[in-house]
Amino acid sequence: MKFSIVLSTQPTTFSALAYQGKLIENVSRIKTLGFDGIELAVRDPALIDVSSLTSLLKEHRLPVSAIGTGQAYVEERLSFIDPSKGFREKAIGRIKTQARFAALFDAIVIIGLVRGKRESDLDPETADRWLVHGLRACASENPGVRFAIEPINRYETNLVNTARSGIELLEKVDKKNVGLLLDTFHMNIEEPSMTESIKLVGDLLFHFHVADSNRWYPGAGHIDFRSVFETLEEIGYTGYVSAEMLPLPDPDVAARKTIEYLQRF
Ligand code: LER
Ligand code: MN
Repeated sequence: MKFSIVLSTQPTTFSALAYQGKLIENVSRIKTLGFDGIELAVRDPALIDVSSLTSLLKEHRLPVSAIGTGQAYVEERLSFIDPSKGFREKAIGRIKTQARFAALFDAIVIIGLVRGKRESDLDPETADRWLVHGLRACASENPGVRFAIEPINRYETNLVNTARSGIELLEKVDKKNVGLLLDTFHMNIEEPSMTESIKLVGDLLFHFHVADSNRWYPGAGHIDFRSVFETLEEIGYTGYVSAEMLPLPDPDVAARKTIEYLQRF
């Protein structure tokens, strides 16, 4: 099993991140703690000094597991289902830029909150059509990059909350380079059984997020991680298990507790 942890390349209002900014210091910490890779949360690759970041990661021999893209929605309200065509196109353009950035590291592009939330005046069929269109456009232009749609709990979005709805969306998108990301925090809220949902997704599981039931580090809540890891093993999952949790009681303790706990499995 390979473990990574999320680092936001810039400060953000999204709270479930152990590390934000201070790249030199934080990349070195993540390496020292024993993570195998790093997941980068990036608002816009255009805001990053890509060559310095690449050298820094190379120097620490840290591969990039995935690129989180949700800040485009959290900070800029860009989404695939915005009522304005211009905003939808801007969201698609941003994810295409993220895909070119991800290709530099052979990393997966996460489609989380950038899919958007459906407002009551938008009918479900139109939202679905726009979402499928956005995903197909990004996936077709970057066939060598893998995209992972993340089912997210109902308190954050009303579009794709469960593994089953994620699979239904994949069937409509119908692209080999689009799969799913499951996150234990969201699964604990939405899935009747985490292990059954992991089995249902099977080979379509491209990436995996861990946080405990309270979104603290794994081991701080009541999720049965042993059965989660046994099931990942059972389906032959070879991707990263990536820690995306609150920086509590502080970022270093959260990260250290995470790696110590995960390495038991
Ligand atoms: C992002 O990976 C995530 O899990 C969502 O909660 C973003 O809000
Ligand atoms: Mn997540």
